[in-house]
Amino acid sequence: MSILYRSDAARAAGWANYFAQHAPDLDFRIWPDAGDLKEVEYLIAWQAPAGFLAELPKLKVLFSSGAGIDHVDLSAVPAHIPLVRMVEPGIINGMVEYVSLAVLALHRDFFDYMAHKANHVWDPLEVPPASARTVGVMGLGSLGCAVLERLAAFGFKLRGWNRSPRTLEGVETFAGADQLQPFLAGCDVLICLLPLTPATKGILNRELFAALPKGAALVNVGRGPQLVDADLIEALDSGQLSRAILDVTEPEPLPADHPFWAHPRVFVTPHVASMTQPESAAPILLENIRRDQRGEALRDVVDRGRGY
Ligand code: OXD
Repeated sequence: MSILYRSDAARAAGWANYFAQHAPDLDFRIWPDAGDLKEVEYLIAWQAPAGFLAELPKLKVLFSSGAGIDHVDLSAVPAHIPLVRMVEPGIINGMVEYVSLAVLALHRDFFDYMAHKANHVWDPLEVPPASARTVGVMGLGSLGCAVLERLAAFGFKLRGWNRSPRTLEGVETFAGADQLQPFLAGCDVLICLLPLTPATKGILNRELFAALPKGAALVNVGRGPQLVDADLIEALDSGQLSRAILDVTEPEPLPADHPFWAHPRVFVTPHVASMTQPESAAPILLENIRRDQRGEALRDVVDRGRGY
């Protein structure tokens, strides 16, 4: 039984150690030391380069090493090979930390104080209670739900929008295109945690920004192509939006001459909101392999029709 890991080299040892200790029956290989590709049954990869899957005739399951799968060319993955998304506590915790930090930094005016500090200005701003602000999350998958649960502890009013209806305690939920505008109308901070699909590409655009209350802030932790960059700059410059925190951009890395770098109300981080942690991801992936070996249904299989 062979598994090939072809992803982030820095974290490869963490994966290999876990499998060596907990699954000595599985032959765990790290790219490029892949041995005979004809023996590989499970592949853990971020991207599967064109033609590579064709070299793995025994491949049974393709595991994405990240939460998103938009980087995988689904047309290159044979229909009988399931693609499994990475759903693991390390990614979820990282996202919860990042979004909480972003929302609290906005709520507590940290970006204003950074500017004040640079100018040696002592100017206390009035702080409304968290309960006076509404945070809305687009995308109510495992990440969106975990983020909302944590934000609830601070007392924010919460809203969630999803393609299909969801019920979440303490969260006002909205679903589908018809309910997008009413959802947006109440969001002081909008968090994008949507998967990238043809339907969500460019969704963060002028029309969407106009539907938010004036002065709302955007946090994009989804994918760069969901944002129309020029529309964001226009919305910030007109005051329709107050700030944007972007962990994802298009392209990545963000080119040095991109206007986001110099914009005073855009804060950029280099796609670090959350990352797969081998310590917590390997047990989950191994359990999925064991399910496959027992002939049981795999968890977290991507629905190819939906694209996530
Ligand atoms: C992921 C990511 O999909 O890092 O895991 O964006």
